Amino acid sequence: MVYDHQNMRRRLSLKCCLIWFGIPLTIWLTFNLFSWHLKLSADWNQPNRLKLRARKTLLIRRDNQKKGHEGESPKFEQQCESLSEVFNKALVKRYNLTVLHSLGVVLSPEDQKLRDEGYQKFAFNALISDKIGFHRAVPDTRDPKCRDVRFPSTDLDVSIVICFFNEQPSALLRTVYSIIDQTPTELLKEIILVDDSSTLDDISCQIETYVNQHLKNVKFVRTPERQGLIRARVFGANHASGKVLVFLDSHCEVNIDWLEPLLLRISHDPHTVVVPVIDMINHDTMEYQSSPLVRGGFNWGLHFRWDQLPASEQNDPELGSKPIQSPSMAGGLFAMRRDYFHHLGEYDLGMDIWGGENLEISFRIWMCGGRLEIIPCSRVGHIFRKRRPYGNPEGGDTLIRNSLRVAHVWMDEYKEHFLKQRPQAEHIDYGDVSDRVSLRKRLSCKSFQWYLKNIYPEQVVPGQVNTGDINPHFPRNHNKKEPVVIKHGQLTHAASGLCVQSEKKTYTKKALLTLAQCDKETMDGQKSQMWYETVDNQLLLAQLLCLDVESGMVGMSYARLMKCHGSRGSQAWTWTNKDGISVLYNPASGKCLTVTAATVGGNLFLDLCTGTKGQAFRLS
Ligand code: LR7
Ligand code: MN
Repeated sequence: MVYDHQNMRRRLSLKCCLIWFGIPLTIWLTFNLFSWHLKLSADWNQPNRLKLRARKTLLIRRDNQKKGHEGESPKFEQQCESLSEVFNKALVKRYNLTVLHSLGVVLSPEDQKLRDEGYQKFAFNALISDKIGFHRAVPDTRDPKCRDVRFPSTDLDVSIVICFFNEQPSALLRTVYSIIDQTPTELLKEIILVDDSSTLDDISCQIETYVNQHLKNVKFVRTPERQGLIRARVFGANHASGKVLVFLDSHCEVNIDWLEPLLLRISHDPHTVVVPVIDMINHDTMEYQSSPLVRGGFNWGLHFRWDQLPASEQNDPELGSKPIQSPSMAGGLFAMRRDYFHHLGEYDLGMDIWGGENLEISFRIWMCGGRLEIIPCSRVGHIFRKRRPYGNPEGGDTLIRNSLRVAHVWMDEYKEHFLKQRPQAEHIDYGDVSDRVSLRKRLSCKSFQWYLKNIYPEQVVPGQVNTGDINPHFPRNHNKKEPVVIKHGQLTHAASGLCVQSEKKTYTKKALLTLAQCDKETMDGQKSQMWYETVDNQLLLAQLLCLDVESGMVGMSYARLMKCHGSRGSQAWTWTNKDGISVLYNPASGKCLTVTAATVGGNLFLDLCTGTKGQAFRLS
């Protein structure tokens, strides 16, 4: 009994011990284990420790490193329409402007639908893009001096990272095939296509399926959720294994020998980041056009701009084949060593969707001991669109928020000029930049003042007398040319014998065009019916405004007078002969100039090219 009693007491005290010490001990242990775990996750990406929104990405990256590319299961179990069936007539052809114009002719309501939806979703002419297909030969736009350059082989190979969000399939695959067609195989380690969680599921599925079936050297990866182009690029770079990383937008076409000069330069200096000359692919006609030699700059609102080359560069006899030092880059197309990309701090993962990262990386390169150069012998075309066809799922202006991060991390006292230019920025929460500030310290980067003085002395600092090589005439629109007139006269609608004039004054922008009695006075100073045709296929009324097409994508589009922009597009008109009838074809819309009624007061609009008498015009 006594024994039992004692035994019970012992058991009870053991129970008490368990309850009083065991439970707190377990809780303490659990808590500690949890915090160790957190610490480990945070340490994982040292020294680039990230906070808040960036942590999401960090976890994605870790998952992917664990799983490896092969382990990922495709998102689409279901079948989608096969792209190889849609575009099976791939031929490497050279498309001159006349051919491109003919590809753009809207022949049927189906063409119209493809075209309208293309503009809406992708902001360029998908009808022509699809008709070109996956391959084409582009004009060699390099300076002739480049053609004689021999490129000794280097030990470098490249991983090309192409991020895309809702990209038009033929434009994307033409980007990929142009690389495959124009790049020596021994230099190309891989192409990494990063689908930044496109929301147009059908095209995302088509591209993934096509790539997995047809393109061995192309890795298709997808971000688990939309990251924006900046984090998506880092995500892609983390799947890369080549010595050099090349980033390209998803609507590019590379030119002859585009890669060798970039690699040659990097092989001479591992800390040089190189950019090709970015040629223009016209979003209306898909025409590949040469770009002039300019370099990257920015204004105090932190908008990227092209600047003319300083006089010293312009007068250099080697201009056209020699690298050009550039204060900034446009952002989408560049190459750098992969180890240097990581060493230099990749990108600011706190930046969202679009904008600002190009100036951030430019400042970082120069201020932290690197160089940024444009290599004129390397040329890559890019589709320049009038608008960005996507938004920010969280709303808000990501450019201004991202730029604020740039200003606070890199611009020292000069950030005031940005804040003055963009007063609305003051109320925007730009998040935590402490990691980037520590990066700047760790890399012992120089001051922004040093950058301005040594790399961009041409930049005008508000309120300062500039001692540099001042060049106030920035070629904002380097595409703009003085119109060269080849013919002038009245524009007569053949069937009615009436003349085309503005509904308003000759200088009123957006005015509609109308038919009126031909006014003989016109020839003596009265210019209200006097049209001027230029070498660039513009039609100017009274040498003031250009005949243009309103951008209403669906339904009827009227002809209007607009300020001449000099980049062809909707302001280009070509005389096309259809069965002996001269019609005015507008390649940008794929349609012909027509009248609503062949009477005084009838308006001018664009319609399918029928070649009937109602569409006949003459300039005389
Ligand atoms: O959320 C997104 N996720 C993405 O993957 C949004 C975009 N993207 C992709 C997109 O599909 C495209 O391939 O990112 C790429 C760039 O986006 P674009 O084509 O909409 O950008 P852009 O050409 O209008 O803008 C220029 O500035 C950007 C600033 O963030 C980027 O740096 C772009 O790469 C850059 N493009 C160029 O530099 C090409 C030359 C243009 C000039 C001048
Ligand atoms: Mn782009």
